Amino acid sequence: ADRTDPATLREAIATELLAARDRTAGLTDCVEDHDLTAQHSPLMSPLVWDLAHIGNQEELWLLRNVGGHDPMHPEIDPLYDAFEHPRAERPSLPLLPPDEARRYAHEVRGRVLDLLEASPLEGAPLLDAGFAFGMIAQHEQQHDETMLITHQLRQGAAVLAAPPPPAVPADRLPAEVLVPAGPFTMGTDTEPWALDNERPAHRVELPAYWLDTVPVTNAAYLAFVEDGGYREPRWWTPAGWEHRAQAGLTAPLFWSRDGGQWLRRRFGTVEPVPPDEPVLHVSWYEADAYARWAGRRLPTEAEWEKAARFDPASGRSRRYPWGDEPPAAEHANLGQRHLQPAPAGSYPEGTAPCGARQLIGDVWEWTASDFLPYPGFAPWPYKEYSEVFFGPEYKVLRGGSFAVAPVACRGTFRNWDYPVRRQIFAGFRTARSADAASGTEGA
Ligand code: AVJ
Ligand code: FE
Repeated sequence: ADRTDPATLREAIATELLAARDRTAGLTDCVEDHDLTAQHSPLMSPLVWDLAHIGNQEELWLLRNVGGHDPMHPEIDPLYDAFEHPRAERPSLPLLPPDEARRYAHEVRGRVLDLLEASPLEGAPLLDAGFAFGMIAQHEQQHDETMLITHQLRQGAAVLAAPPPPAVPADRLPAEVLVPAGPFTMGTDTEPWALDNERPAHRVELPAYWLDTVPVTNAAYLAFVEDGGYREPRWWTPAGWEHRAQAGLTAPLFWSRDGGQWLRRRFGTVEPVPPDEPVLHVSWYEADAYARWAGRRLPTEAEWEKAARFDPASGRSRRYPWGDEPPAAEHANLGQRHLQPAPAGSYPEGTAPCGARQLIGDVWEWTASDFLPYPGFAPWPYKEYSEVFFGPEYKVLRGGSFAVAPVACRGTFRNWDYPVRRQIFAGFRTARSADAASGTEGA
């Protein structure tokens, strides 16, 4: 589709906005009102907060900032400003009740669709290529992932259902792939809906490294658990060990042991831990300790992006591992089509030029890197999207999970969180430098 044609772009935007709202409805219409207003974890907002916050951000950016409309209900703005009230406090705020939150988001959307029809989609930075509309579609999908995390933390019977991912092909894959030394282009100047932290494009020179072909599986992670990895300080950083001890960590979040069997809870269902699935719900500290135990390390963010985007044949960086076409069902496990990661080795059509699989979709991948601005970073369109989070307290995650929508996922997309966080849909893969000191096997 030619997105330089305004009618085509308008239709693409309307489709993305509708997809986000369908997903929001699916996550909020399946539970009773008390489940929408309850706090299922102090880490999360009540679902009804996310619902009205989605509408409030859409009103702010599209109706007020793009359309020049007056605020619809200025008195509610502070309730839905994420910086005014920490998540743990939100249940005690005078939030809009579920029906009013739904009605508000619906009214905003009606006016937004009128605005979209009338908008030239060019001539102002917020409008160019429909940026503000794309940002809002991504924002709603990001909160849908947040709401799915709340569902995972919620106690009680399952309310969500989805088919399992397709069966894994029987390919015999090497354990790791080599990415030769050399420069590549990291970040973007051309991705129309990229957020500020993905910009600008810049050259990064990397030495050669080996990267796991697939994310670390439950079976591999279990070997670390059973080898006493959680009792052995030498695998952990000092901060990681201190956190492990204080939080009493012994296995990934949602895992439990029943006699000799490891079980996991997933959206209200308890089932045996599937050995071939990428490990999920581990903190950065656990990922980092596993890597050290395995004689490896987490990849840097630049290593992750080069593996996911660099095409040695053309010398350029792709939008996705498989090329520049947007994600289709055969490329990656995205969009909450499934409620779990696909087994390691799935999605051969999504393979990167270096041979790595599942870089996009399935699980967010922790990287070794702190969340920092690229050289030449400029906050856009607001400082609170990225700039206020830059620094060593946050680690970068890449690639997106099964819960990430295609509109909010690409080879340049950067996510970040505290290294203690485990409720997010995060796993990891490991790397090692390919210098002489690390051995040359496979070369
Ligand atoms: C990019 C996922 C860290 O959820 O805090 C949502 C996205 N920003 N509303 C978050 C976001 C504002 C953000 N993350
Ligand atoms: Fe938000």
